[in-house]
Amino acid sequence: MKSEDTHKTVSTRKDEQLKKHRVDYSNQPLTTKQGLKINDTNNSLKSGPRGATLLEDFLLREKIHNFDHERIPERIVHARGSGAHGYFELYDSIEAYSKAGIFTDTSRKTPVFARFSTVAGSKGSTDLARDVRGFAVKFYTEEGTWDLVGNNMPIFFIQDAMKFPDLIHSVKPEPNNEIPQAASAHDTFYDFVSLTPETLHNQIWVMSDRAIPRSLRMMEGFGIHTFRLINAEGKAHFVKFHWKPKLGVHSVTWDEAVKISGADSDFHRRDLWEAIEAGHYPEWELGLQIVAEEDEHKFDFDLLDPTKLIPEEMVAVTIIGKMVLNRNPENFFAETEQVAFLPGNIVPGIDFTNDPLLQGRLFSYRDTQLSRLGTHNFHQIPINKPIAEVRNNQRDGHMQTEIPKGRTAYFPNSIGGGCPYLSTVAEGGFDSYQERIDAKKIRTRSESFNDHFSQPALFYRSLSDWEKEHVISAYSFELGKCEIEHIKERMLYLIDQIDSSLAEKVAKNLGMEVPSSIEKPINQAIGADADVEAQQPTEKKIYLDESPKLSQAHTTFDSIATRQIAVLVGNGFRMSEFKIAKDALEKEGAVVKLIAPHGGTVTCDEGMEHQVDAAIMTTESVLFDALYIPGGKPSIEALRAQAKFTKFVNESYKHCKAISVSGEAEDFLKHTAIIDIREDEAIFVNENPIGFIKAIAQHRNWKRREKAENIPA
Ligand code: HDD
Repeated sequence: MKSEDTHKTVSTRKDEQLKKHRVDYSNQPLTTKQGLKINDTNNSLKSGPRGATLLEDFLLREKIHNFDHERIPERIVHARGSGAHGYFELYDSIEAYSKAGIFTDTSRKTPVFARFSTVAGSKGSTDLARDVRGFAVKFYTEEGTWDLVGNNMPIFFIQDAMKFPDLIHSVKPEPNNEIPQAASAHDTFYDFVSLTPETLHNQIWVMSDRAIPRSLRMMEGFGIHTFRLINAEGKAHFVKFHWKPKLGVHSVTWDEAVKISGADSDFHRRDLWEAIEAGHYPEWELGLQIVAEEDEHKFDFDLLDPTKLIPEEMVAVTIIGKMVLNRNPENFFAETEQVAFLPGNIVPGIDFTNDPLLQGRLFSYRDTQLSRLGTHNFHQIPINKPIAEVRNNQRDGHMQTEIPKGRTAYFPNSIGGGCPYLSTVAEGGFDSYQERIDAKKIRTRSESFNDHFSQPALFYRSLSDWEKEHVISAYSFELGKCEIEHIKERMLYLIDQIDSSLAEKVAKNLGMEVPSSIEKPINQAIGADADVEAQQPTEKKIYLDESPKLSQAHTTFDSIATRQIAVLVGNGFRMSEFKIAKDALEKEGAVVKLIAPHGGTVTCDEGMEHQVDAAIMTTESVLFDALYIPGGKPSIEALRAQAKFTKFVNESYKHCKAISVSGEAEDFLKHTAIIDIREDEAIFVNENPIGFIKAIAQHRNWKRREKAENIPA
C-alpha cells in the first residue's frame, strides 16, 4: 500500500496528459492572444487624453471581446457542482462477470474525475438545497472512457426518458417569475408529482436526510439503472453499481441546511476542496449487486424499472474496489465546468439494458454538450480527452484542435492502407451484447412497472424514528409552501397510499384532512398518468418488512476524521485543558478551529499567542460538527459578554451535536438554554476526551431531539 502522501503525488496517465495543457504565468510578461508583449492594459487608445476611444485599439477590442464571451450556458440540470481528480483501484478480478480491463487488472490505477452536483439549482445556488445529488465518475480506462453518471439516491423520479423535460420543468423555478431558486417546495413541482405517482419513491428519498448531506464525502452513490456486465465468453449478468463512502452516510438537519445556505453557500464545495488540500482524501468503495440473467423475472419488481431498487438484503452488495479523490482541479472552468459526462461512454465488458430511462439518456448527454460546449469536438477538451488513443474518420467542425494527416477520411479505403483499421472482439473491438428481441413496436409502459407504492413504503418503514420525523417535517415544509389546495390534497392522498400514519401527521401540520378520494383533474386529455386513482395497486407488496441498509442509522460511525470542531475561547483560556482536547481530537484526524470574540490572536493563560481561525461575527455553529469550551475565568467572561457565543452553544445543542466543556466553562453552559447538562450522553464536563470523540463519531445524539426542538435558536 502506498502512503496517503504518495497518493497525492502519483502521476497518473491522465495527469501526464493534462500537464501538457497547463499554463503557468508566473514570472512571465503579459501578452495578447498572439503573443505580443503589452505595455499598458489600463488605458484605451484615445484621440487625446480626453478624446474618444479609437476603433483601432486592438488591445481594447481583444480584451473586451474575450470578456464578452467568457460564460457558456450552464448545465440544464446539475448546474451547481464540484469536482476532483483521483483514481480507482480494483481489489480482486471479477473476470467471471466482466472482461473490462478496469474490472480484471488489479495492477491498474485507473485515473478518474468525479463531479458531485445538486440538480435543480443554478450554477451559483446554495450547496445545501434539499435535492438529489449527482454523483458522476469518469474513468479514463486504457480501453476508452467509461462514465458512470449516477446520483446519491438509488432510484429515479420517472421511468421513461420521455418525461424528463416535464419533471425538470416542474421542479425548476416557475417560468413566469423564475421563483423559487434551488427548491422543490412549490406548486408546479407538486402538481407534477401528484399527477405522476411513479415519482413517489424518489420523492420520499428527497424528503429524507439523504437530500441534505453533511458532506459530499459522506454520501453514497448509485448507478441506478440495471446495467450488464459481459465476460470474455460473452455471458452477461445484470448489475447495479453502488458507491459506499468510507466516512459513512451523514446529513445535517433542515434547520442547519437553511442556516448554512446563508452562512456559507459553498459549504460542500469548500469541504471537498479543503479535505483534499489537507490530505484527507475522500474514499468510496465500489460495490456490485449481480443478478444472473435467468433470475431477471424472479423479483416483485422489474429490473428495468429505474424507480425500483434491489434491497441489499435480497441481493448483497459485493465490494470490488475503491475510488480515492486526491487532487483538486487546477482550474474550475477548464475542468469541473467543461467536463462532459455521457452515460453512453462504455467499454467492452459493460453494456446497457433496455431500461427506457437509460435509453433516452444515451441521446441526451451527447446532445446537450453541443449547446453547452459549442462543438461536437468536446472530447478534445483536455478534461474530456480519453487516455486511450483516438483515431477515426470523424473530421472537422468547430474547434478541431488536431491535425489528422493523410488523404483518406473514409472506410473502407485502400489509399490509406485501410487505416484506421477495425479490431476484432479478441483484439478489444466493442461488440454490443446480442440480446434476443421478439416484440411489436409499441409506444407504451410495461405493466410490470406499475407498482408505485411498495418501495416508498418499504423505505419509510426502514427508517429510524428520528429519520421518520425528518420526513414528516420535510413533507410538511414542502407542501406547506404550496399554495394550491387541490395539489396538497392529491399529495396527501398519495402519501396515504405509502403510509397512512405519515399522511395523517403531515395533514395535521398542514391543517388539512387526508382525503379518502380525489377528484380527477379537469382536463382528462392530460394523459393516463394523471388518473392517479386508476394507478392504485390493489395491494401493496411486502417483500421485506424492513431494509435496514436504507436507513442512515445503520451507517458507519467509527471515525471523526475531518470533523470540524469549534473551540470557543477568549484571552486567558486554560492552555492545559485545551491541549489535552486538541491533541486527542487531532490525533483522530479532526480539524480543531479556534473561535474568538475577535480576529487576530488570543493569548492563553500560559501567555502564548494563538492564531484565531474565525472571529465570532464571521462564523456560525452550523458550520461545525462539535463544540469544545476550555475553562479560564477571563476567557469565559469574554464569551459571556457576546450573546452570539451563547447562541452558538444553544444551536449546537439544538442540532444534537456533541459538546465538551472544562473548568469554568461549565458555568457558561448553565447560562445557556441547555437544561440537562449532567444527563445528556453527548455533553461532557471535565471528562477525558475519549467519550467526546466517541460522541462526535456518532454524528448526533438524536435522543436529545425532543428537548432540543424547543430551543429557540
Ligand atoms: Fe441526467 C446531467 C444524473 C436522468 C439528461 N445527469 C446529469 C448529471 C448527473 C445526472 C449526475 C451531471 C453530470 C455532470 O456532473 O456533468 N440523470 C442522472 C441520473 C439519471 C438522469 C442518475 C437517472 C437515473 N438525465 C436523465 C434523463 C435525461 C438526463 C432521463 C434526459 C432524457 N442529465 C441530462 C442532461 C445533463 C444531465 C440534460 C445536463 C448536463 C449534462 O447532461 O451534461 O443531458
